[in-house]
Amino acid sequence: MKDIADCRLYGILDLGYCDREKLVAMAREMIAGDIDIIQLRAKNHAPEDILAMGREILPVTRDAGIPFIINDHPEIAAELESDGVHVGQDDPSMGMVRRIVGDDMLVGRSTHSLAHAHDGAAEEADYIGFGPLFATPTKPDYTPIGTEDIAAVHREYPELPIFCIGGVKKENLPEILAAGARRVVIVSGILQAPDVPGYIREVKAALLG
Ligand code: TZP
Ligand code: MG
Repeated sequence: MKDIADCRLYGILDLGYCDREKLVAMAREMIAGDIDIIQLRAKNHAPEDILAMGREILPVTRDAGIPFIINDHPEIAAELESDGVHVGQDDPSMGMVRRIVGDDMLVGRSTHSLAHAHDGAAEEADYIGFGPLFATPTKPDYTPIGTEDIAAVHREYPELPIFCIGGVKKENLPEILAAGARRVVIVSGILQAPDVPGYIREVKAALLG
């Protein structure tokens, strides 16, 4: 499986943008574009439904050799034996998450400030999300943090994979990269692209450029 350190573009199968029955096809399109890592984000879906979705997607990501992450639910990740779980600021401590998923699974943490990033590094998260950089309908009710702290967070944690998130699009990627980002999460930009593999290829080229 691809190492998290080698992952630059993180895609999310978000049920707010992708119909349940199109999840596997979308995962395949993302993989066709050479996405590095995929998360399943199914807010307000029942745990048994999320597990069922995960069971359909996991063979596809395994076949592609990329990590598959479950958002919010360590128990589901453990049951599914996904490659990782992603938790937020209000979710359980790393100790509690590790007790559920074990030591081998990737655990990512959402961070919304330099102080949060410090906590994420201290708790030995395998990676962090950093944002939302910009206002985004995918995560309403969060104050955007802008791009000012991107350079500082990379300077302070040079070994930590930091995925900048929130309103990231192909169009504003140059600005985000100029601010010091190396890795990004794109949700709606990818899921709403007319040509998903093409969109991802362009973003990857810019990230690797
Ligand atoms: N966490 C911070 S912003 C965000 C999440 C899950 C949503 C990003 O979605 P988009 O559509 O790429 O702005
Ligand atoms: Mg969460």
